[in-house]
Amino acid sequence: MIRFPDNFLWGAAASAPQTEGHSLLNGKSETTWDKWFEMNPEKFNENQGPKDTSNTYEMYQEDVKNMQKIGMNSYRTSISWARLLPDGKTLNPEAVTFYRAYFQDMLDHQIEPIINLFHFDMPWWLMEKGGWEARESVDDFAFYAQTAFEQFGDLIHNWTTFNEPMVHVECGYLYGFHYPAIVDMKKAVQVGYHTLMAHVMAVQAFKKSQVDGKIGIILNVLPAYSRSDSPEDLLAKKDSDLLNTQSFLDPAVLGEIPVDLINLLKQNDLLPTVEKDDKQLIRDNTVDFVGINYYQPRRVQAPKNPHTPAVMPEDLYEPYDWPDKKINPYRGWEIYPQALYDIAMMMKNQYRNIPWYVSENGMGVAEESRFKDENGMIDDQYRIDFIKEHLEQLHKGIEAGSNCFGYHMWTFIDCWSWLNGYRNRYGFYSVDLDNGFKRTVKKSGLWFKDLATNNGF
Ligand code: BGP
Repeated sequence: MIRFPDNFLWGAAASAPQTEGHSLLNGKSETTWDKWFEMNPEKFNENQGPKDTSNTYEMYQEDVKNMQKIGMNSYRTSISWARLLPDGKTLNPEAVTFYRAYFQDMLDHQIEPIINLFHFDMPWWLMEKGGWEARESVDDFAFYAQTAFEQFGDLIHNWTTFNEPMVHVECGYLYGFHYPAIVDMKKAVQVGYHTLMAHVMAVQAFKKSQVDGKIGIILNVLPAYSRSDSPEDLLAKKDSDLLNTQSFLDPAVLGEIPVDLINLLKQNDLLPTVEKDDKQLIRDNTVDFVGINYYQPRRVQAPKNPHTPAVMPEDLYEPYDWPDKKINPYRGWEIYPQALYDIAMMMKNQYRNIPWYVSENGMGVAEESRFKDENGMIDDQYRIDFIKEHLEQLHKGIEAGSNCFGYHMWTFIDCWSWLNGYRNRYGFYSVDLDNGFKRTVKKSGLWFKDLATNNGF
């Protein structure tokens, strides 16, 4: 039997835009997702837009009960910026009432909420000013963060600023999966930098707020593994880790942007515009904990015909197709649990063994209803196996001294996923879109209850 440390967090993660629904109701203003769907619905799987996502706005009480039923002791979701402050300045009282009731309900059911401030949902009023490209986004975000701490700081003791900031950078400014879907690496770096400063200013606002609690950031880590040990392949690995992982992890935890990253950006004419106090602000506002979303590794090799200076990340590292890989065919992502041990060791050895937790891990599967058993329950044994394999590696890392305090799955109930709509399902509970968003527990949910109750398996 594998046992985890006392008070280990067992739970799941989600986000406001993917679960709340009521996207254009109750005083919420539009985000880039609402607008993009209005402009280009054909981009979204089966024309499934952000408007009616899973309806937690109305069903949160049932959801919280369902969390408790499967043994969850914690849950991470986000606040919608465009709901709380529809024009960026004016507080929406309906949003305050909704979030306070939702958070209180979690507390009443012994579910510790971890509340995140930004999960890819840029308010449209800010996008019209340039979104994260504009420096004023930093102050706008700090004001939003301060407002959230004031309104909910008595209920919420664990806060995070951003979910996967690298994703809105690369999906919005390099690969076309998020609005504004442009390809411009220089802008991508500037957007990343302003996001970092927005994070830093939110941490500062938290420290000034005297909320009794802790603040962190949630980062997606795809540890890079190089095709070979040749100097060229190793350089590709190094550049990938600098750009994708250390760009946020180093300043957030160690208070410094790595010198090698600054040099890499300089060599490629990609340095962002900065302000003179930024360096000190970064140094003074490090986090208390880190959440790491882990789904897949990144296999890299030296690029064959790189453009110099780099105009795309692929000019610095190219994907390498590892012949021995195991793939989740629905999402196309490699399954490599060993990386979780490597991440645990990286946190211990390179990041001052800061408290951290697995804030997302999961397996999206299409058309899951074909796995229904005779009682109508989805028999997702593949997901249970996936969790076990990952937990074994995580446990090994904890035994080796890594300071990991929890494991959250993506996700609690099947939810809407950006351009992919409801194609791939991840939940412990299925959601029936044709039947009033009815929730039904899957086999993995029942298994998770045993896991959480026994604090191991
Ligand atoms: C993470 C995001 C989530 C979620 C998840 C699953 O990167 O934080 O919002 O969507 O990935 O990925 P997807 O929904 O793209 O299959």
